[in-house]
Amino acid sequence: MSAEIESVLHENRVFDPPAAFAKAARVGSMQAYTDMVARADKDYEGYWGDLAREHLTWSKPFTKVLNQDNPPFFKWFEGGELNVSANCLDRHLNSWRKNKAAIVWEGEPGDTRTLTYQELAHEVGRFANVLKGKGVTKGDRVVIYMPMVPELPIAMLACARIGATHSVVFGGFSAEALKDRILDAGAKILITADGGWRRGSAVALKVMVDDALKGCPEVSTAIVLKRTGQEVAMQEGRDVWWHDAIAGQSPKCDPVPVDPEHPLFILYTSGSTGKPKGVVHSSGGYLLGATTTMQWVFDIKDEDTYWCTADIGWVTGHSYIVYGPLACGATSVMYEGAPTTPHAGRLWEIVEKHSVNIFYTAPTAIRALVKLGDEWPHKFDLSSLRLLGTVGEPINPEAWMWYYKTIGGERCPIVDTWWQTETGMHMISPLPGATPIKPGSATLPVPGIFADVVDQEGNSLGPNQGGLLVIKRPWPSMIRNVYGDPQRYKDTYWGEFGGKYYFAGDGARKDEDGYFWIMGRVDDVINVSGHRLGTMEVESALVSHDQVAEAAVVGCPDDLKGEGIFAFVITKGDAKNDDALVKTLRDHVAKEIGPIAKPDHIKFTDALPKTRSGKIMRRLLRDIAAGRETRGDTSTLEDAGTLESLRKGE
Ligand code: 7RM
Repeated sequence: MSAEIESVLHENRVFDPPAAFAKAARVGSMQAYTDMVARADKDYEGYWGDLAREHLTWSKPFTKVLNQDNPPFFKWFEGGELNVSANCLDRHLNSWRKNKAAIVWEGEPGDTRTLTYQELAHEVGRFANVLKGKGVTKGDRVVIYMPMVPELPIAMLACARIGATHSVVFGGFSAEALKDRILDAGAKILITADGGWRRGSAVALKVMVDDALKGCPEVSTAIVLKRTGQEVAMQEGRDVWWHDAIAGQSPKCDPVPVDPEHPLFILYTSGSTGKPKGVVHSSGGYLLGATTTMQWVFDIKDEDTYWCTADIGWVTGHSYIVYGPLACGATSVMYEGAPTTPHAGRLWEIVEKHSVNIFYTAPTAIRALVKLGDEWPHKFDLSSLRLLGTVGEPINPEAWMWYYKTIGGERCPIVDTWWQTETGMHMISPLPGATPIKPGSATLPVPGIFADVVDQEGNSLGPNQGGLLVIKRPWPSMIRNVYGDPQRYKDTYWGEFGGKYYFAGDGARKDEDGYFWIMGRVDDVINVSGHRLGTMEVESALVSHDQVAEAAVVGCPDDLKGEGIFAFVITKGDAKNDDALVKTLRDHVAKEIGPIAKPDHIKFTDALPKTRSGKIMRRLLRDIAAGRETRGDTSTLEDAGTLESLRKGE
């Protein structure tokens, strides 16, 4: 495989951290940052060991920080014992935080609930006792398939409390996808709900569960939360209502201490082909990664109201709605519904209502919000915001500038956080009080992470040479295994460089300041007459045209060039999707980044095939561009109808 990717896009704007922000920040200068990096470089185990002692509460201290005897099966904090739920709850109960809001929840219909740390601990205790009563013990896998309601983190923390390994399956997945995950995890118990609210209607979950469980004879118990009140069929002997199960349970349940390597959760990600991968995460190292980055990257303080809009069914929700914020004793906002229900300003209404200080969302959401028009954010008071974040894909500079100006009032730093399900924590991101930011760059590795851009032999590349993004040392919150398939773990992540580096699957370049620019998945690289182009830069050029709202580009067969560029484009409301616009856009890309990147085909569309977390599924677009049948796993597709309508328009 050739590794070089040509970089054609350049962005020169730089924004320094505002002085007042830096002054109050947890990491307040580049000097402080580079000191941390130097310490980690010189004494890697000492660095992470000290952090683990400082930030986590251990029921038994560890004796070795990092065991590298059997790579890539690394072990962190050997000899120690801890409980993740005790770290997220109990330790705050001995402090003034006992009555602090842990979760501030908004239902889509407008109902709200606030749970203090004390209340949350009691709910978790009760539910942990329910699980124990159902025979769940340490090491058992529990699948959770729920809407975004407080009982979802309660169920997760209850599992953690008794040492059960949870696997949260996104509430929008089909019965088939749910069944595959239950079977792969070997779960005997499922936690679910009648349904959840989404875009004004009650979306059924239990119906899906009934369907899925037909193929899962091993599942003996389904606990069902009543959320919407819609009609459900309860199967005698298997299904129990959540409210019946917790009635009369003690709010106290002793936390079970576990080895720091004990699997806290499995989270399935769709492989590009074949069956979904169960990414296994640890307890100790994982929690350390989530906690430290919550402080470094989000600069979380006790006074903050923090809101991450992700779904908990995605890793972002695990690390940055549940575990990171709660381990820090923070106040975490959680929202059940769609961003545009009942109106296009719903997110900004929630920011105003709860005086949100830190707001974290995905570029796909930002681009959708841009489309809705500035009048929506302008209707609400967003002055409480002090920090903004993004995650999930590269953010194009246009969307970045809109976020910066229209939402952040040019006052809030933006942390563009690059990380993965497999990394557990932020890996490359600005520290907002220290790092000067550049629109579209995830900037620098967080202190203690050693990332680089290399060629296929593993040699570091020079400034602005596009190549493969790697992590050069194991880190505490890294993936530990692919559930039930250690060979797949080794091959997928450690196979590329003979076990020496972790390969993330992304292409990137570092600029002359050492800043990382993520160029997209290397599987998506387009080879035009021997020039290897990342998808991100061409898409970014398209979106910089004022008629374009969103774009996705893929390679398509081309007799002359090997591959041609096929662009799927969503235009803004007032645009006329005609041949003249096709020509205009092709010329625009040629002008922005050069004739080599000029799309050969442009197809206008209303929607793009995306995963539940908003990532464009380019492999499905490649099939359409090549006129082929759809291949591979489509279980993570947000809306199957998108594919149909894309094909029909051909
Ligand atoms: C957290 C999450 C991981 C993939 C990753 C990248 C892409 C994520 C950014 C990004 C550019 C970012 N987990 N990605 N964040 N690309 N800039 N800030 O997204 O497992 O679902 O996806 O997402 O390709 O490898 S994930």
